[in-house]
Amino acid sequence: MKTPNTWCPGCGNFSIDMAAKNVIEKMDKSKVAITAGIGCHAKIIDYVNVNSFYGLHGRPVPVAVGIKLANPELDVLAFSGDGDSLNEGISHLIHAAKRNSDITVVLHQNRNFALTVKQFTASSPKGFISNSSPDGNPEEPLNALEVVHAAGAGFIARSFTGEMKHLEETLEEAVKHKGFSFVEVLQSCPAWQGNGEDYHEKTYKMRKLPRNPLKRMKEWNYDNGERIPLGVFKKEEKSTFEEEMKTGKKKVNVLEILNSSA
Ligand SMILES: Cc1ncc(C[n+]2csc(CCOP(=O)(O)OP(=O)(O)O)c2C)c(N)n1
Repeated sequence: MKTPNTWCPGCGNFSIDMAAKNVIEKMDKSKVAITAGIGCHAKIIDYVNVNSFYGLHGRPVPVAVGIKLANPELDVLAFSGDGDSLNEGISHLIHAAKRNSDITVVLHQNRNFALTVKQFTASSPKGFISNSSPDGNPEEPLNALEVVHAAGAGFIARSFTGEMKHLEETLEEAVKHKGFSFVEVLQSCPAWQGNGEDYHEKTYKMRKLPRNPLKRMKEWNYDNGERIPLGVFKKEEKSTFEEEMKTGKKKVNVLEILNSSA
């Protein structure tokens, strides 16, 4: 069935949709599964023709973890809003990174709860005027990369919807990475933030893996800083959750676990 696209003109989600489709096109589609939370970003489920699962708001990641655990043959991508995985479902993000589930999380970083018409999220700038902060966001923004780094994520990258080639290449590298991979995608929200972001001017591409990833992650602290690094900050392989769960004689039967806890 063809679903009409309801994203606003100029929304960065179009770029993420296109980049994801281009990457998935090169894969065995029968072995790809995608999940999403609830939000503008989540409509990607309606537009990409592969196995998919709409989670609840804040839960694209645990659904992806479950799918991968049940069928490790699948390549699983979780599309998430910043409200989804930095507010409502941040614990899921942290634990998926910690257990090194072999999934790819794509964070649509528009720095507000967009679908519910503009409330501030954990990554909104301080002072951001929104429907839940009419006098300005009183909180400091959370650095998403630092969060997943602290949780032990093996692959951490950032791209931007205004850099299609970079976005596609970064997504592809993330999907190919064995273990948990996290790609933050900076996107403007034309409805609620205007076209105010100057990502075109401020972003620059790192030429190689930084020697001190954490320092580079902090180069831009989601404030008014002048330079925003794009690219891969960290790439480190280690055994995955799915591999660990299958070690020894015991092979996990997910249905058995679900039935016994029902
Ligand atoms: C459990 C739950 N909490 C809250 C909501 C309301 N809700 C639906 S979409 C949304 C905003 C989503 O924001 P984000 O995850 O940043 O995605 P965006 O719309 O910006 O792409 C909220 C708060 C919900 N549907 N379910």
